Amino acid sequence: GTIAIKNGYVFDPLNEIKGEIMDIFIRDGKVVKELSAAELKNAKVIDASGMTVMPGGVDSHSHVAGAKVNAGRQMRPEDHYKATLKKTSLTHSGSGYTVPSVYKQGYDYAAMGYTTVFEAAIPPIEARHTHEEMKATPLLDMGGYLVLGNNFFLMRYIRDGDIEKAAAYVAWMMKTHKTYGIKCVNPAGVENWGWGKNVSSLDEANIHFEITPREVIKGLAEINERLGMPMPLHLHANNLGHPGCYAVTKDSLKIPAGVKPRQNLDVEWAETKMDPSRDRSVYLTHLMFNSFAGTTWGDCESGVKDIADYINNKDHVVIDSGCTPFGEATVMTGDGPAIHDLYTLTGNKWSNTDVEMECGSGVIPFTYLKSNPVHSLQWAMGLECLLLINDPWKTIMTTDSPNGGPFTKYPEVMTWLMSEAFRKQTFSECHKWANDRSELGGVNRELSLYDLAILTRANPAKTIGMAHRKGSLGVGADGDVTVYNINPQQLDPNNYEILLRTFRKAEYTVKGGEIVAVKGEIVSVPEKRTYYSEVHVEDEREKEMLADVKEWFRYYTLGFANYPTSEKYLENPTPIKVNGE
Ligand code: MFN
Ligand code: ZN
Ligand code: ZN
Repeated sequence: GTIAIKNGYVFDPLNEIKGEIMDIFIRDGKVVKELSAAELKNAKVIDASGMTVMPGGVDSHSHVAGAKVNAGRQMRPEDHYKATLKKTSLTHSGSGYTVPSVYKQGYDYAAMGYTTVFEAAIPPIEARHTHEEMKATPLLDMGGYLVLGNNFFLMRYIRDGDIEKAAAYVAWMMKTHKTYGIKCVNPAGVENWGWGKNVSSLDEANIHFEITPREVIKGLAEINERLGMPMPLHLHANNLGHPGCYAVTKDSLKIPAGVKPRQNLDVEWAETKMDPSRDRSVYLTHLMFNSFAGTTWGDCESGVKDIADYINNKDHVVIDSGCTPFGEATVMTGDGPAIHDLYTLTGNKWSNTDVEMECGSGVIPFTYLKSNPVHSLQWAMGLECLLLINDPWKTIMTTDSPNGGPFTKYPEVMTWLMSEAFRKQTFSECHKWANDRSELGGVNRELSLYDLAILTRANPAKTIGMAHRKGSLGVGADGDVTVYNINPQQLDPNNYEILLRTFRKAEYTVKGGEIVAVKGEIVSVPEKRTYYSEVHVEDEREKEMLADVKEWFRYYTLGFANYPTSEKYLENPTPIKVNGE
């Protein structure tokens, strides 16, 4: 589409534009410097005067597709009758509150101004199913991360010190499954869960493979940079959700400290003022769930300050928060034992899956209550993750949807970040542990619209290596834009009700130069894309590696020929060419 978005206050951090009144022009789906008079005459025009204009929202960690997400949909009929969506001539029907159906999630994201969402965890063997659900999700450009931290082939190669073959294997796996980045969930520990166990420290070797979490993290971080991957190693650290886990989290972050980021993409970069390439070697996800101090739920407290201090003094770490905005959630993760722990705590229905040779998963419904001391603390800790780390370019806002709460609660999280008054209001409604056992009550930082554009657009895009086309409004970028009905000149964070209301429904969501949503109503459903990494390694290396893989493949219940996901399962497959070493 071709469109002019006129006279808005533009917040575009990758181009260091901080609320200047500007026009944004998009021709054939891409941002351009200007439109000719003739083009302007035929273009759609949005009058954004008195409003806030940002690049389209980018969610770099959300559980939206694949076997475990679908298990969450299937096991929760009660999640579905409460939230329903009627069919229109343009849109599908749909349902689901914490785990919406594929159609509903696409519309709900777009209504809030988001245009790009990356699936957090794809088990290789489930990649085809995951792609089918991503393909069926309307409006959103997508991609997903391949779960590799407990993969039999990799655990063998890394244990034997064969990093070269391990790297060739990862490169081959990315193109075989059409996935984008390396995800590592409870390294070495999920494999032990197959035996009803976990690992309790970074140096405990697991059963049979005799490999430690530390070795897996180090190996994968090195492989990631050898291959020149778009994003850093994406880490879900060990010991998640246990009082005292913050210590393991901090030690885990030290492991890739010496690994030099080396992103090597063969793509066309949109114009940006800032360097849009990534400069981190580890992207730690849902920091909140990995930041408990104390020894039991009875004496637990926030350990976020300590980790934030570490991150404030280092430059190799970027995190997303995993905020918990209170209310219903569905916890779903590749970390099987973590789900079992929540089952023993709550007695809720749950599911657990061992994904042969590769990983595992679990799902359980969970409700975060303002009356519960621990849940109140978790609310405070999630916000601490984003407010105690000083440099916004080290943070990304998420709820680890739907683990901390559904993505439709982002407006609440954004408003808590911008408004101390709103935080005070919530402190007054929730259990006193939120204040007594965290530092949040002493924080008076209020994020600006510019900061918010970093946390929800520019930085997720830069972090995962998509800033060549997403998260910015530079010439050549995708024409994805959010217009919020907020006048920055009149913005009053004390008046937080207005912020909540405006963030819930973007005034306009523009995707590829087409208006897709107006005041939360879907008005068009243009095509979308799926990104994956096509990593080059030398043929000879791939051949040697494949000889091993074919030999070991007999332990799978499926045949080698049935393993790959072909491009036909992807909507507009868009390979990102990566120059491996
Ligand atoms: C992410 O994958 C991902 O997610 C995430 O819920 C995950 O009883 C997996 O409900 C959690 N305990 C307590 O609330 C506190 C303890 C209790 C005690 O034992 O003493 N204390 C009190 O009740 C205080 C009483 C006094 C007072 O001050 O009121 C629990 C409970 C819980 C807590 C349970 N934990 C789990 C958290 C959620 C999700 C972890 C991980 C989660 C996993 N990935 O004077 C007075 O007023 C009286 C004061 C009271 C008194 O003393 O009696 C994806 O990939
Ligand atoms: Zn996780
Ligand atoms: Zn997650």
